Amino acid sequence: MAKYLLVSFKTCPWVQRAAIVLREKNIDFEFRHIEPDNRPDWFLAISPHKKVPVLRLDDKVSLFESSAMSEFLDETTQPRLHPEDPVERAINRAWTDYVPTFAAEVTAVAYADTEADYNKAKERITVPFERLEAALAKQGKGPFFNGSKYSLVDASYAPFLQRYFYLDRIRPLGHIEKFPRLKAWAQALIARPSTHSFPEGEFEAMYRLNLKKRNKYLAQFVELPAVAAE
Ligand SMILES: N[C@@H](CCC(=O)N[C@@H](CS)C(=O)NCC(=O)O)C(=O)O
Repeated sequence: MAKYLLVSFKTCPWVQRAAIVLREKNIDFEFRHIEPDNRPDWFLAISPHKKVPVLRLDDKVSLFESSAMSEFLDETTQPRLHPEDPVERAINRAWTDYVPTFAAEVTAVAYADTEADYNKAKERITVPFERLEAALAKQGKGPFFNGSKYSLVDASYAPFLQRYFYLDRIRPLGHIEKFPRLKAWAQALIARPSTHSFPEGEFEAMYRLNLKKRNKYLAQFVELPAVAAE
């Protein structure tokens, strides 16, 4: 069996997606976290774009880009997460290709510079929400994208739907309630153990701390857990 090393920044959603696929497939892997501002030389030497995630195979080959990584894992290890039907598989890949657009809309809320930018970004989220709601209506009954069987599409959206809820808890966005299929899907993904690389409260606190450090518009609304008194 191959030796897998997943190199990570703790809060990177693209790393999280790869980790979800590894967990869904019960693959043993070493999860090694590095700091974005202090990328070690060994990492720079194995990461073509100097980005995470990198999935190192047998300490010989680096896979990069979470989508390519997920496809590789699905081709080489069981259980198969892609649907067997080629048409369904193409539809699944198409919706997975939409993830960067969806991610950009969620990130635009998090990193808006001003209140006006935040309000614009907040309104724009309804566009991908409407599209996903329509896709879910076509796909079936849930709880997952294709119905009862978990797939790569689920793994790719989970980190970003989770971050929508984080943002909603910092300053209410109030959109997902209008999209019942999307909301139920997001809740099913969050309830899935494979979504989580860290205990949930700890991870949300890390996300908040990152937002605070970025010091964008939303930072003023971020409450951090109180530091325990000595
Ligand atoms: N399209 C890439 C995105 C990876 C990515 O943007 N990673 C970020 C961290 S979340 C990164 O390494 N950024 C460092 C940089 O851009 O130098 C993937 O799916 O793997």
